[in-house]
Amino acid sequence: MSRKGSQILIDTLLHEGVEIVFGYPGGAVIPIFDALYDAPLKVILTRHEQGAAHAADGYARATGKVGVCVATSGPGATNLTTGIATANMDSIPLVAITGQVKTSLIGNDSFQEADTTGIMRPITKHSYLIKDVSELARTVREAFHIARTGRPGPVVIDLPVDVTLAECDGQIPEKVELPGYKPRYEGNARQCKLAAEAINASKRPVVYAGGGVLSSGATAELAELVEKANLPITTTMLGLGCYPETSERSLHMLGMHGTYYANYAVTGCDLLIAVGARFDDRITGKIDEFAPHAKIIHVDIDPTSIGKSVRVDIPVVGDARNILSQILKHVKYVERPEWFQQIVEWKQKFPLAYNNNGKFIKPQYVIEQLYEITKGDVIITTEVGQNQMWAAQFFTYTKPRTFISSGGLGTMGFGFPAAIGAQLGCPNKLVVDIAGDGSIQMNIQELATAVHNKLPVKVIILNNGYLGMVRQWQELFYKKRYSHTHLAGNPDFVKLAEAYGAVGVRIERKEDVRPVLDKMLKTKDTVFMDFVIDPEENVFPMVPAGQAIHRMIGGMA
Ligand SMILES: Cc1ncc(C[n+]2csc(CCOP(=O)(O)OP(=O)(O)O)c2C)c(N)n1
Ligand SMILES: [Mg+2]
Repeated sequence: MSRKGSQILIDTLLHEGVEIVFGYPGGAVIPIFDALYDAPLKVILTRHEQGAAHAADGYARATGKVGVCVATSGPGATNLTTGIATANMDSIPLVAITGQVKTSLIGNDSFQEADTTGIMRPITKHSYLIKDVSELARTVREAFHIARTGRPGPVVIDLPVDVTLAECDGQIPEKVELPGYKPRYEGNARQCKLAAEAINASKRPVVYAGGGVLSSGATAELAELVEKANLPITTTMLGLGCYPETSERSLHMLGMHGTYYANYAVTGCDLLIAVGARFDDRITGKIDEFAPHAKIIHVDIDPTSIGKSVRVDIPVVGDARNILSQILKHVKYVERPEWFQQIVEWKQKFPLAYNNNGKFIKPQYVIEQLYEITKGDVIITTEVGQNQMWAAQFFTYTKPRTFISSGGLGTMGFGFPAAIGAQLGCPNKLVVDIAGDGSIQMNIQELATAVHNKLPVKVIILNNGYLGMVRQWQELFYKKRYSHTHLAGNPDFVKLAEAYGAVGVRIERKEDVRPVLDKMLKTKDTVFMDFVIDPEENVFPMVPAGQAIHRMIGGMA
């Protein structure tokens, strides 16, 4: 039976199990939106295409499914780019569908034309321009396959309007066949055995776990390994939640704003076991002094990330879950009393701390209270800056997919639309965006999306009146010359929330923090909580840029 391209697209999305699409219409996608009009799919109209991309990303991070967004040609597509680049840096599976001008007009500087695949190529895992309707179903299937397999990532499908209007029988192929794309899942048995032997022989091992553990669903295997072999473990920011931070074995986060004890342990270890992590510069600091005494095991599904920034002694390419279960078979329990004693001493001497005296509300205190109330039963999204680092440091993460944040790209404006996506993916969960007063203004229009869809998303604005993280660097390294980081002219966030039909509340006194959180977290409303915090509070500890990670400063109460 002959169907239009737009209908074939919807049928293939349904075949892929898509339940929800985030999007924004425009001329080149009117046929797609027309087919969406009565499709058995939830369509969420965001108020900006960037919001759609981040919402699809938040949905993907919270559920583990592929996020889908749709935008028109030209400005619609270019507005998606920041969201797509964000997903690409953090290996998040997305399929973004963009409208394109008619095939006969491509290259003509026609109205709302942009070279979408050209723009997207460096910020996607793959991108397609479909020129013939007969290729549509197969291409959409391939896009989903590429997005969710191997190292996940975003895939863009650019669809000229005449292709969506053309007709063909549009059979959906049973199988995806991509001879040039065969990600490796099984780890090499010999490498797994070598890794296990190195673990058994190690006196001072540390596991360094990243977002790959979450995307491969390897948290149970990781916990089993850590316990069976008796290992301390630190995680990256994207790895938060892959192992419970309530455990004695947890060293919490490492890197630029990690804990002293995590960074000391990595510097002092004789074996670093990296799992689903990519040795980002925010983790390694000065590369020649990173883990200087360690043999390095690197488990990763992407062979190109192995050996990219550090030398690796035992590479194991494949799926983390699979590899960890293979390694598990060969490891034994080793006591290592001296190493654990050393770690306990570091923890006692250099705990995460802040000074809670003085009249101001401290942001760390707000986050600790959020943990006290929720006990970790919440999905936290964050914006970028100090708010993000405090959220990473002072909340205790115990469950996978409960911390959602832009790591690699560091995208301000990510957290609020991501919270919307997470809430739609997990309707029964409490979803809280921890925001800064600067970042929240970057996608604040999504208040309309949240309110219209009756989403009970809660936003905690840690309002310091500054682009705080930049101000912190100016304070520490630029002689307090606060060049254009003071946010004079911030809006009244309570009135602003109310203007959209949400609830707004401003909190100025320490003693109101807990009661307001207690009350507001229970409501079914979209809520903005504007916490007026110490304007010059800093994020500590900190590794100054370019330094070795054990050369940390600050953070003693
Ligand atoms: C889109 C974007 N632009 C600029 C930056 C650079 N930047 C990083 S943190 C930051 C300040 C963020 O301010 P705010 O949201 O108020 O958070 P705070 O650090 O005060 O908690 C800026 C400007 C960025 N990360 N993203
Ligand atoms: Mg701020």
